[in-house]
Amino acid sequence: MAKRNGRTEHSGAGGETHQIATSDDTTLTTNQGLAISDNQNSLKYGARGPSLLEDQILREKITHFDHERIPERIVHARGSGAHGYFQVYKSLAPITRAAFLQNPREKTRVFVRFSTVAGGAGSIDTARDVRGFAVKFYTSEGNFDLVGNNIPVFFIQDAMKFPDLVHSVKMEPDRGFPQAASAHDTFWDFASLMPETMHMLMWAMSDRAIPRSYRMMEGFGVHTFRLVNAKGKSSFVKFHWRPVAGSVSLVWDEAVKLGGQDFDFHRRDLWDAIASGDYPEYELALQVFDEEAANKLPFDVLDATKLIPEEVVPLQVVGKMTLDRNPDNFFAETEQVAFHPGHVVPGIDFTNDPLLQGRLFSYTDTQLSRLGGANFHEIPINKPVCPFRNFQRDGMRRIEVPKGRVAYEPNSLDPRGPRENPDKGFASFPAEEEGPKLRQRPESFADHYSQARLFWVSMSDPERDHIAGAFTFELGKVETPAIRERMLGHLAVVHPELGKRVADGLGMAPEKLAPARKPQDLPESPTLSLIRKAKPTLAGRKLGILATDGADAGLIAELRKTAEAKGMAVALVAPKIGGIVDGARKKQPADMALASSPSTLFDAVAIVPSASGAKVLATQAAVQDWIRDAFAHLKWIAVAPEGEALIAASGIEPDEGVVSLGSAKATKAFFDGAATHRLWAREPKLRDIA
Ligand code: HDE
Repeated sequence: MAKRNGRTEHSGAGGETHQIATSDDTTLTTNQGLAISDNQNSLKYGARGPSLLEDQILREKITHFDHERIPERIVHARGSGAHGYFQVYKSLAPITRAAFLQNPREKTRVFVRFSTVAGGAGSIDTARDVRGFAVKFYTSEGNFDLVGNNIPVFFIQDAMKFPDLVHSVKMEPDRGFPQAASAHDTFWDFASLMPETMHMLMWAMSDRAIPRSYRMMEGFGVHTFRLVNAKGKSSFVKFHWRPVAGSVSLVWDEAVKLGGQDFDFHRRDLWDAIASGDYPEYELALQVFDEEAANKLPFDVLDATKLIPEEVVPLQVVGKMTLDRNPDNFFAETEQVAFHPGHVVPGIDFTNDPLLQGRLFSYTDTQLSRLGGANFHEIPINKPVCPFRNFQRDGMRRIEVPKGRVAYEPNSLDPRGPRENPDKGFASFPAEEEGPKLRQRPESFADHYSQARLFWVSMSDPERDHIAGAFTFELGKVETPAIRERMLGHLAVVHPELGKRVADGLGMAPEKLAPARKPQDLPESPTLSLIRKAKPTLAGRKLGILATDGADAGLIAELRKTAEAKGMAVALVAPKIGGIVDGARKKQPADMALASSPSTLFDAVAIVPSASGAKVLATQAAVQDWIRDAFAHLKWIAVAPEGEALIAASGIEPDEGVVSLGSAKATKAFFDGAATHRLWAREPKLRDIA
């Protein structure tokens, strides 16, 4: 072992490592502060002898390691977090007294966790699933958690059914599969016996359940909440998040492939965007309405399986959230963050939605087993930034050291101690309640099909194709014919066209079902469709440029410059990660190696090889797949003249979305097309649409 310039270098045999140590103040210690002289070898009786039980340093290290994992969340186990801030555009004083919604100059810190629902913590990001969209606002009046999803409705109406729903979608208990998938018997068995799931199933089978990115996903508070102003006046509110980068999705085949090609596709995308300074932004929008307006709606606002179309109660955009910092430590922050819909601040209150009411119990309860006791609010990521003090004491993992003799109230021994405060304090909205105590669903919750039909008729053609295709795929995986037939029966009630397409896709006839309440035809709501309301943009999207030695340097530079000017991230993909020597004999570093960078990682691709490079690549199946996949996933493809040979070798039939480069007009056509994200007109030619 030699010591040079503050570096300790271990070398030679015997399991020693090469490592770089620094000055004394960074000395490695045990958790008790004991300096460690050797972190490579356990204590033995002779160099080749047995290890000694005495080795307290080894035992401390291994014991800690053995307990590194905590129970994962029972739902939403797989998640990704980010820090940021929220700012309101103008004071919301007329509708709420919440302090963080008063001052447009004030920035409120937030921590956000996006998640999938069904899979375990190590499952893939791109599964067909609902996404969690949970935001913790660290306000001056305490933490407010908006614990929402990327879909505005939910599967069930009453908390009583939640454990059943989750058990049905999770891996089947005898066999332990499938992981992170709803395409199996138990889920569809449950769903087909619960007509209230129909509306949410439409969303879950739509493109909303395979988002392109957490950065491009809408968010919803789902339940109706209350806002209360300083005068005590209450309004009902539905919370919405709208991504500034727009909302786009993957196509199913791409999501499936990404499941193998990049397990962490969404997590990596969020991390990379923030690390590169391309901060994800979401506008907060509210639907505010009063009791009278609620009573005029053809459904109950306390029913979480229903939404209020924007065309009926418009959205007011009230503020913006910017995510500008990645977590410092995944476990300490993203894993230990504890959200709870019951974390509200004065000016925000609950309603009687029976799903929300159940959630108000569940979230603290789950943290007790997940985070090991009642003091999880002391973990830094969960701690309010405003002062907090009370007489709660002790318990597992207590970190605070409260001072003094008084741990009760009222008291006279500590006149400066904490006291209740009727002015500042949270006071529940005094809603009047009456009625018998019973277990019953109100009649106003009985229509399970009208909004499912509304969703279907509001979609664009490609979205309808995808929904029919997803039902056909999922029910095709169901082994029990009676479950498939029962589901087909429901789909025929939702909409005859949907029912027929899926029945044809499965080659089966539906069971005849008579719904308790026949669906009504509601006016279309185009804003439910991602495609109908999409605005062309390239901001936040990714361009992959496939290049080889000798590639046209000018063309690469032009593509890169144009893409970056439009807010795209650009990656040069080369046969070798060492990079290329371009046609101007300049070395260009590669961002990614071709073998490990399938075209699924990009929103649009450009193929810029040299003629000789193209000749080599044309013979390789992986390169043909790269191009075939980009084409099959409806992406815009730009091709340099030398790349045409690759297009021919891949066997695709070029259409308007395959743009031959060579003029400024062609470059513009490529970027204009790519801004629409997908060439939907290509899809019917490529797939057998159900
Ligand atoms: Fe949750 N949910 N949920 N949920 N939920 C959890 O809490 C629960 C529901 C949502 O990133 C758990 O800390 C019940 C609706 C998100 O940490 C648990 C019911 C919506 C997250 C729980 C619901 C959500 C959770 C698991 C029906 C959309 C992830 C771990 C009454 C509005 C938060 C945890 C994060 C997590 C219970 C229904 C959203 C077990 C009982 C509806 C985004 O407490």
